[in-house]
Amino acid sequence: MKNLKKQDSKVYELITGEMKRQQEGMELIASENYVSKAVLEALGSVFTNKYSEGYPGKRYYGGQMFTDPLENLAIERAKKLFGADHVNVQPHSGAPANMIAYNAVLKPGDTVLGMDLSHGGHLTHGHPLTLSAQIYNFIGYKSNAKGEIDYAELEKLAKKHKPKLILAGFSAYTRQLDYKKFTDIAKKVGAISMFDIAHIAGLIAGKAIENPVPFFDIVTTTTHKTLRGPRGGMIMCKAEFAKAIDKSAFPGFQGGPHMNNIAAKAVAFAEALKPSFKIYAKQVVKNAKVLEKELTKRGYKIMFGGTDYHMVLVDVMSSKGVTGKQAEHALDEAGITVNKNMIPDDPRSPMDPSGIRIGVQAITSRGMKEKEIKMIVGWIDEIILVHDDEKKLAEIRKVVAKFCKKYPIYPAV
Ligand code: DSN
Repeated sequence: MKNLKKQDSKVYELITGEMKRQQEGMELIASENYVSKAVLEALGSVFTNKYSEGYPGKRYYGGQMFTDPLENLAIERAKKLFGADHVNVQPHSGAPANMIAYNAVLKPGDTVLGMDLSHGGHLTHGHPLTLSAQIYNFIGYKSNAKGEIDYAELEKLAKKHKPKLILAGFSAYTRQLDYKKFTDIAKKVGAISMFDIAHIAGLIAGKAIENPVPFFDIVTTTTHKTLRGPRGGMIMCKAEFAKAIDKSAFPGFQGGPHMNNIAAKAVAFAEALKPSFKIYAKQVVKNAKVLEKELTKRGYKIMFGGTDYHMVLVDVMSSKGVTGKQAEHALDEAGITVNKNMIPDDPRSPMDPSGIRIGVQAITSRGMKEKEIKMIVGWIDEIILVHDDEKKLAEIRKVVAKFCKKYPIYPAV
């Protein structure tokens, strides 16, 4: 970054500060990861200078001799990775990808079934504060006491409300979805089925869990979580929805695609096609299982009865009498980053809920395995125990930073 350093020391210092924070801290936020240096280079490339409204072969501006093959390459790699009929790599991120998908198949006022946020759904799946909830009529479904999606209740709701779209997808729900059961319910009531796989896309690409793409009409995702690509979105769909999805992305919702981002997506998809990514994805799931078991041993209540994915949702309030906000703050003070999170039907508020969400996909990218997870759970437990003892938290912070140094993010930077 020699040019940046010379020209803009303020921004340079903020970037190097963030680099140090990432290097010395333990990143356990379930939606973050570390991209490769090749992905970073593609993101910082001259493709950021180019406008390319439209699609390969059908652009509004000239000079597309490199953008067209680039976008086609990203699409081909994504198709190979997920076995999709059609792929649109232009969505800027997950929330726009979902909006584009809704806009492609729904009219204002249409009914959608989506999972309740406190049961592990997502804001963009119908939370009243979102734009989509003002346009469409969202009805929430929930998990049952066993922590599984209540398929019987889902079917009842589907028959009662006759939705145009039934939406699966989670930001904190951790159990394997029964794709067939879910999409059969949609078929029974003549609804379109959609799955937002943002959190688990990398686990699917790495074949650690079954691929839902053949089952669903539309599948949306981000590219930056378990998939370990640049921040961005993507939509996959059956051929019959291809035209509507593309038209909805552009000109319906977005302007020019971010071609530097699409370049970085293409690089990440090629990485995910390598055998080493399968090893990574399987290790993520193994690590999450160890996390679940070790926390359970120490008396923590894990929501949904455990995890099949990369994260756990922990009820710290009923387990240890500490709120999600207190736990998040104490862990942060000790150099461990998680986020406070609602638990199903949380009696507390979203800003100070009962739970925390912990994900292992980023630390697995750094090479941490079962042994390291056990040590990390030891620190988490200790931190929650001494949560208001600042001196003790500062001591643990030093230990965590020293430990993290052994697992460099970008060894040669
Ligand atoms: N912010 C992402 C998450 O943490 O789940 C998705 O919205």
